[in-house]
Amino acid sequence: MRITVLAGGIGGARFLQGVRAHARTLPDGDVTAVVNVADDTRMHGLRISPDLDSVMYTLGGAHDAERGWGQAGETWTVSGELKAYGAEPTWFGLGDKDIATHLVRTTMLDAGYPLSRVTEALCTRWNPGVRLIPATDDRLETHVVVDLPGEGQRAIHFQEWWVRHRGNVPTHRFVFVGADAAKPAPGVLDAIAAADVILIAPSNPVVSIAPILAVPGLRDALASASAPVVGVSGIIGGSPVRGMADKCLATIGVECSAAGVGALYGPRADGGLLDGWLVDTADAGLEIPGVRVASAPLWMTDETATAAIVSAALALAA
Ligand code: FO1
Repeated sequence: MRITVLAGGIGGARFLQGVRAHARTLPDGDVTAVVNVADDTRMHGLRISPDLDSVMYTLGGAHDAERGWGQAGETWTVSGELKAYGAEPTWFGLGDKDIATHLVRTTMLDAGYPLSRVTEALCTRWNPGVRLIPATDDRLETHVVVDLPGEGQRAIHFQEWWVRHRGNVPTHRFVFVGADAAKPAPGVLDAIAAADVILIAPSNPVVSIAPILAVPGLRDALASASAPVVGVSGIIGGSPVRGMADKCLATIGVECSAAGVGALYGPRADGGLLDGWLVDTADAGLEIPGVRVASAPLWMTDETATAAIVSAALALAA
């Protein structure tokens, strides 16, 4: 069974652990993750791909489960030295091990390799057990239009919004810079066309899933895919499992609920994404016209729990 997953970072990584575990119980399980790259940034001269790295480290068994990003057992020597020099940005934590990943990525990108090839190369070390493909090899960055004290309205990179400000600034909108010129990375359209099931991970719908869908051709590919598309809600009982989906949804005027996000994604029959929408038991009974809704416990407490979520999503797909 070929399973293609649209995923962001931390929530997507945990979900993919469950997809991989479930796929291992199948005779022909094969998983491809199409991962968001709009969080990507360049800092201190290094090209950083947070969502790809969260997925790669998590599936590679190297991640720091508490933080959700970066590697376990990190040291922060270089970061401390950068701070001592006053080298901005000092608000973005770069672990020493993590810096090695960014150095390899930056070297390969500068040598002309596309991000998809860089990701393949990095994954030969980490062996995630699923194929990781960036949504696009082209530049695609989420910028956030905010009001900053004394500066009025301006756009800042998503990482500054997320890490420096923690979203606690008046926020007007998210802009996916480069979206109109971006092309699906090699293998993305095939992974969608050839899938037996397509899953939308319980990632942030606004800044993880939407930027993937903003790549021209991706929405159409999903709409015309022969496989059923099932989403898993990252919102349980009106609050996000983790992260700041509530702030993001408020910015785009969507209710922070499984119903709100399900309606945002919309029924495939009406040009939306979903055939099925899996919600937590706390939200059981919600209905979305044109979408088959099922409920299951959605707390990804460990890999077994997550694998059970995945089998519930696949049952809904069937
Ligand atoms: N998140 C933070 O909250 N603080 C950080 O200092 C930070 C550094 C960082 C470095 C590399 C990386 O790959 C991710 C990092 N993140 C940090 C997480 C990142 O901002 C988020 O994981 C995503 O971009 C949002 O999903």
